[in-house]
Amino acid sequence: MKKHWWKEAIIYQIYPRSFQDSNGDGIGDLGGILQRLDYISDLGTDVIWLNPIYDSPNDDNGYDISDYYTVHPEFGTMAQFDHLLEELHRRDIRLLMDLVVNHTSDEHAWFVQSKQPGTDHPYHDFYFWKEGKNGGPPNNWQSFFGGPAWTFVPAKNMWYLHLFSTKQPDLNWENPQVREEVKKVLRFWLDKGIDGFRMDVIPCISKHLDFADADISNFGHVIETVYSNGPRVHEFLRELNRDVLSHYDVMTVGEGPGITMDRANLYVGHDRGELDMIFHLDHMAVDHGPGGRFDPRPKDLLEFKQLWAGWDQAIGDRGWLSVFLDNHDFPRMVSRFADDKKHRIASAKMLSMLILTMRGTPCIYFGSEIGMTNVQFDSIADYRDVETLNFWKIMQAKGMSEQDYLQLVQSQGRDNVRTPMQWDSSSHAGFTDGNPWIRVNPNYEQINVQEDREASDSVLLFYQQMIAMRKQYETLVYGAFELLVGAHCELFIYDRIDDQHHFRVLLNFSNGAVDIPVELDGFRYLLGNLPDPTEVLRPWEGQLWIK
Ligand code: TEU
Ligand code: CA
Repeated sequence: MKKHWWKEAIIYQIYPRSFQDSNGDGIGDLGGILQRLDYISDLGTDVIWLNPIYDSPNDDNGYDISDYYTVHPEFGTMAQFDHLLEELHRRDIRLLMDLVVNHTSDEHAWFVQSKQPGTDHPYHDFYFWKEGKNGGPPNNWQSFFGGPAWTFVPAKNMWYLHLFSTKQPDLNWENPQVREEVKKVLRFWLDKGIDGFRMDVIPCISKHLDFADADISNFGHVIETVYSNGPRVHEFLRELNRDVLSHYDVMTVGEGPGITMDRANLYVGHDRGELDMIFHLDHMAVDHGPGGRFDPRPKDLLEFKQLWAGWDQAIGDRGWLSVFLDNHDFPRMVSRFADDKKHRIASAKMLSMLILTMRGTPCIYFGSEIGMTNVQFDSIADYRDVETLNFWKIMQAKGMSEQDYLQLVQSQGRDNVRTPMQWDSSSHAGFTDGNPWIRVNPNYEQINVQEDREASDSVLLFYQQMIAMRKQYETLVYGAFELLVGAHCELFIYDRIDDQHHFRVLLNFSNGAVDIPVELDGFRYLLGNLPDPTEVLRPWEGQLWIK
């Protein structure tokens, strides 16, 4: 197992729009992040993943980039970016930018040129343009955000491909010019001194050029077999690495929709020269039915545990993962995987024990370190996410009531994790003294950083302890993972072992007290989320033992 700084790091993900506003316009910005650097540093952060801050019409909150070489004015200036990077490096904190190059905004200059009539101009082949079929789109592909993955441009009499919103046309990576432009973007930001990239939907950059119809009955299967893992994806990634990334001491983490266990090391194998690690998304779909997040199914802990064990085995010593339980695309972990009511504090701590004792680089999403929860807005008008609003149009057309759809959004929607950071109990939770772009979760008066700083048993304090503990023991980074009592329906128990230490992690994923079904002889109790451990695991109790 090769050792690297990026394997031993703790990543903290900041959704800049929602973190801290510094100029009263209700939108989080770089100035706000600068104000909170000591908080970020005190947590034990080694790396920040910053969601996109480039020029964008914000159709998908910055994942629709109209200029890769700028900072969106609402986030601040390039000078502020340079200052932020300098301040982060002064604190030994590295910065990952979000690289979104599967698609651009439809307001990017390349697309404005590309959509001009005719096909014989230089930007036509920057995107995918096809003739329609039987008066409709070229094939039956559906967007991640609902509806057809093609939009017709009358002036050109052709359809363009967009796996996401109509304002996110997919770039044509078959075109060497596109690849050269992407390399220029990488070099621009790397030469400014950033420390790497999180690569958005990177398995989708190589398309199946026959554009054949897909079996769209199961969207997860379409992602795996049609949108991701295309014929040239590894060639393109190796080209980026050979021509740019390998010339810098940086880290890369790919967002991996559709990457399966058997394919993973083709992307992250140490000998592959492609990516350092990926966020796989398999455990993010444990409650998704065939229709995706708004077609939910009951969660199953056995499936959840088998995924964690299966992925650890698939990666083995040959590759690496970043491990997480929530990010800006999925509901708050304490609401989704545990209990955000009576046992919220114990649950939030217990879930942190999972990601901070698992093999892989932990990624903590802002606000989860204080146990922030999903939000329950009671009107569609309070929601902002393009995916949520697009699906509302589709569900409404199918006759679904606003109340029924709101229930789906309140448990599965992405705005659950995009409400502003809850700093204190002052108005708008100290996030802004203006009018926030999205409402603050009303529970901010009880759940906020200030509260956690003053409480002796807070989630925040526990995260700091757990992060410090992980840094103290390399066994928790590099040690082998071994699942125990895999068939147990309430407990997730596993070992982490190397020639230095043997850890045993006991996590109760249930609301009930459960007998401990494993031996603890010879182990010493190291840490837990509840005081005075006994032979019974209390609801949502986590215990960490060592020998
Ligand atoms: O997400 C794409 C993705 O595969 C998952 O996050 C999920 O499938 C998606 O949220 C739809 O349910 C990336 C970014 O993380 C996301 O924020 C962007 O909206 C998307 O790509 C397009 O850039
Ligand atoms: Ca602002």
